[in-house]
Amino acid sequence: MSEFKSILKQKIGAHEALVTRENKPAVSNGVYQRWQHPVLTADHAPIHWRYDLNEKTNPMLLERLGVNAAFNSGALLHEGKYILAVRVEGDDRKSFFSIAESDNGIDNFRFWDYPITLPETDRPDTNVYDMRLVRHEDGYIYGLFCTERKDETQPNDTTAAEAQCGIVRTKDLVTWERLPDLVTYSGQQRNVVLHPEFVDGKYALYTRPQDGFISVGSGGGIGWGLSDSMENAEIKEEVIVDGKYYHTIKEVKNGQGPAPLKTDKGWLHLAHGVRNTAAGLRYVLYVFMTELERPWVISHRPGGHFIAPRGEERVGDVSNVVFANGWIVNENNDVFIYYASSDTRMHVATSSIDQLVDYAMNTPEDKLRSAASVQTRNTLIAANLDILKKLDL
Ligand code: M1P
Repeated sequence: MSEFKSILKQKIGAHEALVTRENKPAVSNGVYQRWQHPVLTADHAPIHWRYDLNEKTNPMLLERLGVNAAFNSGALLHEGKYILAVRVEGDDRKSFFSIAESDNGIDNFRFWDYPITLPETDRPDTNVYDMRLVRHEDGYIYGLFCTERKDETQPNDTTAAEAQCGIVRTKDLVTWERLPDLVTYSGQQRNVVLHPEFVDGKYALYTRPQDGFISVGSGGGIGWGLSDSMENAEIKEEVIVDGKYYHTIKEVKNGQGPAPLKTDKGWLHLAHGVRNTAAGLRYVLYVFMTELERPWVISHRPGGHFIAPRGEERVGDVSNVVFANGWIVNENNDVFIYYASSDTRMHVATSSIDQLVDYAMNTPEDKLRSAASVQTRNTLIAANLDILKKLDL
């Protein structure tokens, strides 16, 4: 066997071992189970995406098109497969979407041969990311994502960008139809999510109005608005469902994660909250519930974070970040929460509708002051000490 062939064989073997590695349960807090290994990393990207495998043009088998990260994935159960629409970022910093699938949702995620070919509008996207996949009751699977373009109002600032909501739809995850970007009357939009059901006969969307590209400015919060159609989606009026709040986990900004899950107690939401620290921004996940008939009205607000970066999750291209834009509920009401860490890799945490609803309905709210938090904790401690005494363990 030629050296070229033998090195290629080695690379394919190592890649296959990574893709087929069994995942094992790690720590659990009773609410959800973390798993030992990330479900996807940059190294999961197929060899044929990265190397020129022609011995004549690449005799030293050099990597030609590196992949930097695989993170922030939309998720969907489709034809019995656990599907992720992954934000893959090349070494050139451009993100694109690729489908990876698994039979069990916790390991053996394998990318399809080609990334998604995303059609463009008349105003080409510079970068696209963070797709939320939603199976809508109109029969389409929608992908809402952030489209980023140069902010042409600041031609001399090479960092000035504009974020808006791009929209595609499909029935088979292979052929995608691009629709015009969402029109809103806020400066910029990121983290826009389609609600899976019609509300008052209209499409309903969670938004995140923001003044600038990074800073949400004086506005922000998770917004809500209705649109007559998705072919020309337009929200004329946004109301804030969940605002940011001083000295909480969402002091700087927040955003809806995936589309909410319908339960008999209300809509279950996963979101991210951002606060500032001396070391920069810290992104954590939190949960809330809204009313079944009025998905824009919050009924339960468990206090604090739901998932925060832990161990190796804390370090990456943008450290101290967990971010989720996909979760799946299967036929047994098991919930697979797909979250990315530090804009670098994808993980799964597993739970169930019962566990999440219990968490959402019975976790005390953030009372917004240290003294009030101590009071909440003391009530729990006193009751528990009583129980422990009686149990005489
Ligand atoms: O870098 C952390 C995250 O920052 C953005 O989220 P937000 O708009 O809430 O600040 C997004 O760019 C997201 O992709 C990224 O993970």
